[in-house]
Amino acid sequence: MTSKNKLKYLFILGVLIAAGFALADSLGFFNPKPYTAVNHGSHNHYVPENRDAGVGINKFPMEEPAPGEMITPTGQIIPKDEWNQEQKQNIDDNIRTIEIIGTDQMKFTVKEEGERISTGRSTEAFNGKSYLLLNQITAEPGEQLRIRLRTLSQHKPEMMAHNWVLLDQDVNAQAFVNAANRKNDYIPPGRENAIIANTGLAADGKTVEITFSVPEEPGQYDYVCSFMAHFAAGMRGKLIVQS
Ligand SMILES: [Cu+2]
Repeated sequence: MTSKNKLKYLFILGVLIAAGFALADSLGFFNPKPYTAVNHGSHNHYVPENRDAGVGINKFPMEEPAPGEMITPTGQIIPKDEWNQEQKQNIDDNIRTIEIIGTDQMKFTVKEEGERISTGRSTEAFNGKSYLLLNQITAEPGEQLRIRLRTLSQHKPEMMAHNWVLLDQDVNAQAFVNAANRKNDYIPPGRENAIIANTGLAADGKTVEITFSVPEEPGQYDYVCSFMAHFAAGMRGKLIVQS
């Protein structure tokens, strides 16, 4: 073999090695996973790099997320798309936003405990995930507040949809929901004065939101879902206005 040929083969070898590295890199070979397995007796918990330090290790999943999924700082496995969407929404402005999930059990729920909200027992949605009942929201007079309501359901929109309606202090919530029906989209006409703020209806997979100013008058305000029979089933809570 001439030295010229040797050089040629070396060159080709070099190119092949470089191509191999590029391929491995594109397949994620060199990307460390954004979470680590933490051994916990007989099993592992998968903990993300950006773990919320206030969340205990046993809150983190014992299985790895599937492709396209990720582990949140508080230990939930969710689709990456959903997380990116939330991050985008959260940096839009500084308005306090309460993310509510409406379930087929006809309850307002939240993913986790939070500041100035009161949560109750855990309830399982049809997707097998657990959420906490949202019983109460506390806010300051005049505070800007955003309610973002997402429905998780296995039923048709006609059978299962939710809204979030905040009523004025002296409104009879039962009478209000009695007047709400499919024909008026569950917002009874002629009662505009009874409503402080409301979202539209959201069926499965849909999200609706409303941003409003909390009333200046301290006290307790009812919020309800006015969809058929949901108030009676317990889809309600209180906004406590106090400074
Ligand atoms: Cu509802």
